[in-house]
Amino acid sequence: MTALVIVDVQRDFVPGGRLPVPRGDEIIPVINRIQSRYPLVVLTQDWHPPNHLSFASNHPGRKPFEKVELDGLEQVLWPDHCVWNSEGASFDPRLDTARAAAIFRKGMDPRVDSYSGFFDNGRRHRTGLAEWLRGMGVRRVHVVGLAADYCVAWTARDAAELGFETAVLTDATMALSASDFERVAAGLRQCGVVVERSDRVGI
Ligand code: VGL
Ligand code: ZN
Repeated sequence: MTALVIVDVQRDFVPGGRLPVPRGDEIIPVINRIQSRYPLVVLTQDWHPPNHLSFASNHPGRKPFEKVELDGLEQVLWPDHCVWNSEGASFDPRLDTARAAAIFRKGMDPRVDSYSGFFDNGRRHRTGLAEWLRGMGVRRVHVVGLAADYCVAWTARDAAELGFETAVLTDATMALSASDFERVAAGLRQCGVVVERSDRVGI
């Protein structure tokens, strides 16, 4: 069985939000249209406490998009975004969430970021998504959502490493940086991830 994993389609990641992906809203109708092909749909939700150390605002003297080291890991500092229970953390109202069987939240530990829907960036803690998918009989995952060069890519790479047959659907994801995504996509393909338009990938 194939699951559609919809990553972080939240108000803060679309134009008008606090960490907007350029044209990020354009993928929403595509995601809504393809959902019905999948027997299982699951959502991830970026969900940070206000004191999260991925926020530049929690590093005096630092600005968004600078890089720092956090607990031995390289960390991009972001504008405050997806603060838990805030409006910006909610799913974009244009996303059809009625078919979602589960929501996996990530990024709650203030000390470590969590791009992937499976693990935190230090790979110390699991979200439970892998075990849940396996329990549902899933062997293949198709990953869509925001942002292609961060949470979508990290989720897809982990899915492949965890043994799922994995594809990223390029017409249903959008990158913070389109040029970075070219490089990221090459890395994903090396991990065995199919990176293709949704009409070229069977479910
Ligand atoms: C994301 C940066 C910080 C994402 C989440 O969903 O791609 N990017 N937090
Ligand atoms: Zn985040």
